Amino acid sequence: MRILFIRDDYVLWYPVGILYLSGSLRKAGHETRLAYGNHADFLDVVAEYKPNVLAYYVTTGFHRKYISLNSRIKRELPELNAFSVFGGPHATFFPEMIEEPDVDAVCRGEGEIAFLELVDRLAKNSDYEKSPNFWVKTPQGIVKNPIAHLVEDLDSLPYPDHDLVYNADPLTDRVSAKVFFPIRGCPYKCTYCFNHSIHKLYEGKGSWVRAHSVDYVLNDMERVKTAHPMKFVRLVSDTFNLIPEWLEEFRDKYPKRIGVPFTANVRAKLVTDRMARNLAEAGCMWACMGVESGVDWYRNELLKRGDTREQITSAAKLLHKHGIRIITQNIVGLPGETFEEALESMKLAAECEPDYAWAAIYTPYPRTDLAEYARKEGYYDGNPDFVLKDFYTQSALKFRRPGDKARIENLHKLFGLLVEFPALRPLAGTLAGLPLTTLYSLLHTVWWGYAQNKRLMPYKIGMGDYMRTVIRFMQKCHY
Ligand code: B12
Ligand code: SF4
Repeated sequence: MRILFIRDDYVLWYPVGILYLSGSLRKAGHETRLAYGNHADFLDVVAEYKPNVLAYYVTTGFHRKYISLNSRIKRELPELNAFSVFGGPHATFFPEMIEEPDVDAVCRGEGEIAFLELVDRLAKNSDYEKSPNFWVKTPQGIVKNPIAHLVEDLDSLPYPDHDLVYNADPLTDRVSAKVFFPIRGCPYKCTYCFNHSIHKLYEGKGSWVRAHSVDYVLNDMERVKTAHPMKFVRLVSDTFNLIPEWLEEFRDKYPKRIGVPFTANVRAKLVTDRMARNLAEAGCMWACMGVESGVDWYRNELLKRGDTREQITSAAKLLHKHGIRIITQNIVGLPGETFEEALESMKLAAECEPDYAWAAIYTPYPRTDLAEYARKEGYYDGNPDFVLKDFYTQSALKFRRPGDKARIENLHKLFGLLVEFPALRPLAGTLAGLPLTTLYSLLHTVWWGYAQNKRLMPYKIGMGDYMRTVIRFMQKCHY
C-alpha cells in the first residue's frame, strides 16, 4: 500500500510519531511519503503519488485545518478513493472527530502496531473496521475498537524513518536540529498535560513510561549523523531525566559515539548535583524546565505539580553550576488567575535566572482534568473547536476580573523581557495595561529570535537558508 502523510505546518521541529509509523510501515513492505508544504502543493503530490491511504498527525487547534484539507483532497481527487486516517493527541483524546465528513478512521494512542495492522487489513480487504485502537466509519455506523496493549519493548520497534521528513523537505534537513524521542511517557499527573489522561486510557494495558535502550538511541542517531548534517540534537521526551541509571549510561556513551551538543526537557525536582553533572558531561547545552506558576496553590493544587519553590530554584542553580543553560517554562492565564498572580510566576522564573524565560498562555486541551475544571467553573465552554491553534496570542478563557484577559495576554508577550531586565519589573502593571499588543508581540518574537541565535543554537546557518526559514515562520507563524 502507498501511504501519504500530510503536513501543512512546515515544522522545523517535525513530529517524531510519524517517523516511527513510517519506519514500521516500510519494514513491512509498504511505501510511504510525506507531503510537506502548502495546500496547493498537496493536490499535485497526491495526484502524482496516488496514495491508498492519507495519514494526518493532529494536535488540538490544528485539527480543523487538517479535516478541511482532507475533505478538499477527497473532493478534488475522488477517483483516488483514498482512505483517510487521523492520529496523534487530538485524535486520541477527541475520537469523536470520526463524525466529521470524509474522516474514515481515527487512531487512539500509539500507532506503530495499530496502523500497520489497519493498513495490512486494508491491503487484504479483511475486516479493516476491526483494527484495534481505531474508531472506524462504516456504512453500518461507527465501530469503536478497544485499545491494544502497549508495546513493552520499545527497541522491538523499527528505527524511525527520519528520511521521511528530510526527503520531503531538504531545508528542514539543512537547518533544523535533529529530533529524537528516547523515553516515552511521564509518570506525573499534571492536570493541564495529556499524560494523566493517557495513563487512564491505557489502564491495565502496560506501562506508559518506557525507555529505549541507550544503544538503540545511539544507533538511530548514528544512522542520521552519517547521512545528514547533525550539529545539534533535540531530545524531546517529556521528561528526559526520569531514570538516573539510563542517564549515566548515556553520559558514558553519547560523547564518544555522537558528541553533538543537545537539549532536553528536565523535571526540576529530580535534578541533583550528580544528575546535573551527568547531563553536562553528556553534552547537554541547555535544558527546558517547567516552573509553571509562582503561586503555590496554582502550582501544586490546581496544576498538581508537587514542586516547592526551593526545588525549582535549586535545580536552576545546579544546572547553571555545571554550565547548562536553562529555559524556564511558565503558564499564565490559568483558570481563575488574576494579573497579580500571573506576575508571581514571572518573579519565580526570574529567581531562576534563566537564559530565556518562556511562557505560554493556558490552553484547555480536551479530556485533561484542568480543561474539565475550567469547563465546570464556567471559564470556557468545552468545545475543542474554540481551542486556539497556539498558545502565543490569546486566551480561550473567560476571566474573573474584567481587564485581566488583555493584561495577562500582554504580560505573556513581555514575560521574557521582564525576567531579563529587572529595571522593567516595577513598570509591569502599567506596560501590560497599555493597548500595545502588536508592539509587544513583535518584541516577544525579536527577543526569542535573539535568545535562540545568541544563547541557544550552537551553529549558524547560511544567509539564504536563514531568510528561507524566516519567510516560513512568517507564512506559518509557528515552528
Ligand atoms: C516535541 C513536541 C512538540 C514540538 C514538536 C512538534 C510535534 N508535534 O511533535 C513542538 C515544540 C514544535 C511542539 C509544538 C506544539 N505542541 Co507539542 N509536544 C511535543 C511532545 C513533547 C512530543 C511529541 C512526540 O514526538 N511524541 C512522541 C511520539 C512517538 O508520539 P506521538 O507524536 O503521539 O505519535 C504517536 C501516536 O500519537 C500515533 N500517531 C501520531 N500521528 C499519527 C497519525 C496517524 C495516521 C496514526 C494512525 C497514528 C498517529 O502514533 C505515533 C507513534 O506511536 C508532545 C508530548 C508527547 N509526549 O507526545 C507534545 C504535545 C503533542 N504538544 C502539544 C501542544 C499543545 C503543542 C502546540 C499546540 C503548542 C503551541 N504552540 O501552542 C504546538 C502544536 C504544533 C503542531 N503544529 O502540531 C500537546 C498536544 C495536546 C493536544 N490535545 O493536541 C502535547 C501532547 C503536550 C501536552 N503536554 O499535552 N510540540
Ligand atoms: S512533568 Fe511535564 S510531561 Fe510530566 S505530566 Fe507534568 S507536564 Fe506532563
